[in-house]
Amino acid sequence: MKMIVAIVQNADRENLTAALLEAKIPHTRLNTTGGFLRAGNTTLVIGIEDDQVDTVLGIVEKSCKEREQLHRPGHGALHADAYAAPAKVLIGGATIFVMNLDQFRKI
Ligand code: 2BA
Repeated sequence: MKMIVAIVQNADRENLTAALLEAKIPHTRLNTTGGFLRAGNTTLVIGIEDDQVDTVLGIVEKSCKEREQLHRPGHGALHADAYAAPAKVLIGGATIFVMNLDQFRKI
């Protein structure tokens, strides 16, 4: 079995989870925060059989888009620079980790 952890933008999560449900792919949705932008994003934890990995990656790729966001350096930090010029940052489509699972149990 494999575990996929996929970090996606909040704007994509409804489309993505609807597509996973339709394909009967079990998943858990977590509200998370990106360390760099300190903005909300969504992390999906998906436990699946090895032969379902390509299906899931295809669904994620289809559902998640790249977007630009303005980032002010230091924003949210204790010593933020109020005069720093905002910079464009490209986010997504998705950051994906595919891991081998030693065990999968429901107790
Ligand atoms: P954030 O950490 O908020 O990062 C948002 C976007 O900012 C990133 O998009 C990337 O384009 C940019 N970025 C991140 N760190 C940067 C840095 N030190 N300097 C310049 N630009 C930087 P993505 O790469 O698409 O990542 C989207 C979200 O995925 C991240 O949100 C984070 O929550 C997660 N992520 C990305 N790589 C990760 C990793 N190696 N481990 C864990 N989480 C990761």
